[in-house]
Amino acid sequence: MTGAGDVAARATAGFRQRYGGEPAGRWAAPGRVNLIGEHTDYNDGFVLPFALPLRTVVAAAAADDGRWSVWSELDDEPVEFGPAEADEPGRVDGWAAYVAGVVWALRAAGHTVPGARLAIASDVPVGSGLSSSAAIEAAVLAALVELGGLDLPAERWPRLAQRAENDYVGAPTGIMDQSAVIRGRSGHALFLDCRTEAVEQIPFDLGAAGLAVLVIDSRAPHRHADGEYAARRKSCERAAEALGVAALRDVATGDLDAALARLDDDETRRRVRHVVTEDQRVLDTVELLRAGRIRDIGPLLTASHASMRDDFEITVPEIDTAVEAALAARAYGARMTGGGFGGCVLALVDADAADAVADAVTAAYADRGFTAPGTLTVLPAGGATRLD
Ligand code: GAF
Repeated sequence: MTGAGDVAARATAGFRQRYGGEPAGRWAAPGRVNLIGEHTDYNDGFVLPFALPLRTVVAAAAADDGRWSVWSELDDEPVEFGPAEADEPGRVDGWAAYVAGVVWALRAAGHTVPGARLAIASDVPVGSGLSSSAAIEAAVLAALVELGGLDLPAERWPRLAQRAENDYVGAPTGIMDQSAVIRGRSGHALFLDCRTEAVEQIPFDLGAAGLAVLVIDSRAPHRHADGEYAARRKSCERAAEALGVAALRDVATGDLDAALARLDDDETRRRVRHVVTEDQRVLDTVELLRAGRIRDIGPLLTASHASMRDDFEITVPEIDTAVEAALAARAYGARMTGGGFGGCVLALVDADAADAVADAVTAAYADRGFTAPGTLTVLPAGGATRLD
């Protein structure tokens, strides 16, 4: 991991090299992990993510020609597009689609978006399930709102960024990632009600408790994650319809058994059980954190993992191996974080045991013949912001 200064310097250097001159400013947005509450966001439920100290930085300036030019470290040449491409979802693809999607969402909401030149650098790894796409969306949104002097309070940014992802890029995600990277606060986890968008900043001061969150990048190869995610979402929507509720969030924990009895296939029953019990685990985690009992959330994290593995069926062998090895090395709890089928695991550990847990996971991987995992200890960081 490199410092925020380095990534900002890379964005500025990219801007100077591609466009000449100085950017008008630099805007940053982080990646995220989700402490608990997986696949609950699109079921109108509860999530508890936090923003990471890894950031994406956009160096940008307005352009008079009313067009957008975007360069990223991921590519040699900038991608250029105008209103015609921005107004037609799908016309811009690859990583630049997240930028075009933001322009599209702003325009669709009636805003006059200034043309701009943008240079993007990032420390958020792509494809690791740490929301590199939401980080791009949020940083670009922050830049365009300010460059254009748009009247758009930050509370409304997550929904717009989600629309960019859903309707321009075509990924049917919920609102968790965009909320985490926009509304996250240093030292806190973001308790979000995905139906009302009400948030509560929950103190999560790992350092003061002598604890750390170890993030383990499973490095598992991509396994049809997009199609499986969409299938899970469909299955939840069908179940809600069958149960006569607006969303699975409306099935109370106490009514779960009765609801399951009304469903006629086992797979759907297990999907529903995951979502309903996961919502409850989020609420229980929040209660413990409000009481300052951070260590005690460990079993809830581990139970969440079991539910994702057995009921929602979104884990893979590398992920399960990382969780089991972390627990065997005395993590308080461990679970996959994010959409699934690869990505990252998080483990709650004593700060002075983080290296030993990371070593144990690496050794378990070697035993199984898996590509070595990446590991990183993190603390909750702040959300999207202007740097200077
Ligand atoms: C992905 C999606 F983008 C989120 O909206 C959420 O559904 C998550 O998977 C699963 O909890 O990160």
